[in-house]
Amino acid sequence: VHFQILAQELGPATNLSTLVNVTVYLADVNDNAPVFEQNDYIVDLPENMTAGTRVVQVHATDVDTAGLGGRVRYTQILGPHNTSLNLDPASGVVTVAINNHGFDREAMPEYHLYVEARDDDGIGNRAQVPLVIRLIDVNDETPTFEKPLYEFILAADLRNFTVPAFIRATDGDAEAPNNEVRYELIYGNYENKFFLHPITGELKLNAPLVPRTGSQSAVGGLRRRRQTSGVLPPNLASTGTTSQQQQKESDVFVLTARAFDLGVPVRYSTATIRVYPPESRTRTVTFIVPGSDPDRKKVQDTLADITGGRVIIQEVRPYRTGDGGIPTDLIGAGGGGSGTERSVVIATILYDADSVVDIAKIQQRLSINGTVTNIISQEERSAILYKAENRVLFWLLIFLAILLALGILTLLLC
Ligand SMILES: [Ca+2]
Ligand SMILES: [Ca+2]
Ligand SMILES: [Ca+2]
Ligand SMILES: [Ca+2]
Repeated sequence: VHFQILAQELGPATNLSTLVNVTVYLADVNDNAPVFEQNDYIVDLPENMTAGTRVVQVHATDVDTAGLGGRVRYTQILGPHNTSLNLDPASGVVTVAINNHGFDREAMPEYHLYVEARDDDGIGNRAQVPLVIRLIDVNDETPTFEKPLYEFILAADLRNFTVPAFIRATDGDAEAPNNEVRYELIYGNYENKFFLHPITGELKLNAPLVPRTGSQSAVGGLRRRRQTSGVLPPNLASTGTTSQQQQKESDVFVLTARAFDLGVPVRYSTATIRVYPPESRTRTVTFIVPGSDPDRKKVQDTLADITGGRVIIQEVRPYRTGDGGIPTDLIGAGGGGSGTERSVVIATILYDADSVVDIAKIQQRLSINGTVTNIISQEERSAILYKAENRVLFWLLIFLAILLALGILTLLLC
């Protein structure tokens, strides 16, 4: 700072004066913090950026003399996932440090961080500037079905299902088209009988779906059965499928559906749809059980054991001779008007793909006095079912006998 000092006489006679130049040297002190060139730094980056990706270069200046607190260093980044970023202390370049950085568009659209600069070679006054990383959505989420297996039952008219048949997959991506899901059938839609709505995922029928039964179904049945063998319960898969199982499986249409997104590259997953014709899954059967007022729960459990299906009791009423067209000769020897009370139980049997009949369990139940003494079928299809069940028992017995024979043979050989 330069200035002059004037000295002057103030007496009445003379008025002499003198002038001197003064120069004051100011010693610089570090009294200014660094200042960033921008108020904030906003960058757009794909969420799948990898290690080494350059994020931004920040820059700050300091008005103090370089040697005396004016030397700026970039010291740290503050905020979410700050440890995933590298900051060059000298240049201010910010890069991605690791591949598994944690920045995820699905979690948050933008991340707010701060970059800090300090003068005096990194130990002096601080300054901070916002760094906003806006993430660009990448197709990194796959459409996922709510469940791996959908099961629908044909209604009696063979044109619809018993309930609206929707399949649904969701895609976790943040934005369209990465999260837009479409559906298609990729396997099992023989003769284009089925139509899967690409957007809603509703399965419909192009034409009445006539179940393939008898010899006509042999080829189709075999083909489908091979495809479904993976989902058979282990006991059936190991002992060989029974004839009843074959019959059931040949009636089941198995489709494979795919859900894919509209992102690039496309991501997809699949699900299985099983369509059951109405007749293959349910039977309404009339049973005669002992007692005038049988315990519904017990009867239900007993019938479930005998039939290997799920039992829904529709009606229970007292049995009278010749009731409901039930021929009396089908009833056991003691049935002809003796004092034994009986009841008619009408029940619907639902079959799952893995219906199992446990003979030991039936024997156990039958040995409990008076639980069940007689089972007869009223309708013709009930009779078919009855025979089919007998066939299951027959083959199971044969299998057990073979096992026994093998066991004896092994013992003899040893
Ligand atoms: Ca300074
Ligand atoms: Ca993501
Ligand atoms: Ca996606
Ligand atoms: Ca995404």
